[in-house]
Amino acid sequence: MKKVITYGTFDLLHYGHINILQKARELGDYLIVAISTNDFNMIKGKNCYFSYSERKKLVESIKYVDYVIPEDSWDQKINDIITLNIDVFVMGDDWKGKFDYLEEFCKVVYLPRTPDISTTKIKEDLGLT
Ligand code: C2G
Repeated sequence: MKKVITYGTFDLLHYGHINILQKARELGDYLIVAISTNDFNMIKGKNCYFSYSERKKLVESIKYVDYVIPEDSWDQKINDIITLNIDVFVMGDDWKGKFDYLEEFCKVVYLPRTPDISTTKIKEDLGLT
């Protein structure tokens, strides 16, 4: 079984998130998503609308997603890849190059972001920022 992992906040879930999860799942047979915890989002400087448990519920409901784990540190990826026996690490290409160090442990793939949609844009368009 070819296992894929990706990481993110996934707040205000939108079709850009769905697109990358669909494409990530197509790279293997099993997709694990590491969702940033509320505390880690504070470290990332992200102010989330939905809590970790609410974002977990939403992401777990996506048919492309097989398993969800918490992301609570920038440094957990190598351990995750080893302990979960990951074959492919996927991120959107806004992160291109940032995780190349993981190539020692698994295939690293950066996928094109979906244009014109983001959690920030949603908040702006709704006049929430
Ligand atoms: N994404 C995308 N297209 C968009 C918006 C987001 O492909 N229009 C992708 C991002 O590139 C990322 C994933 O969706 O791969 C999740 O995005 P965020 O929830 O914004 O996560 P981020 O803040 O990038 O956190 O350790 C890695 C971090 O946890 C990533």
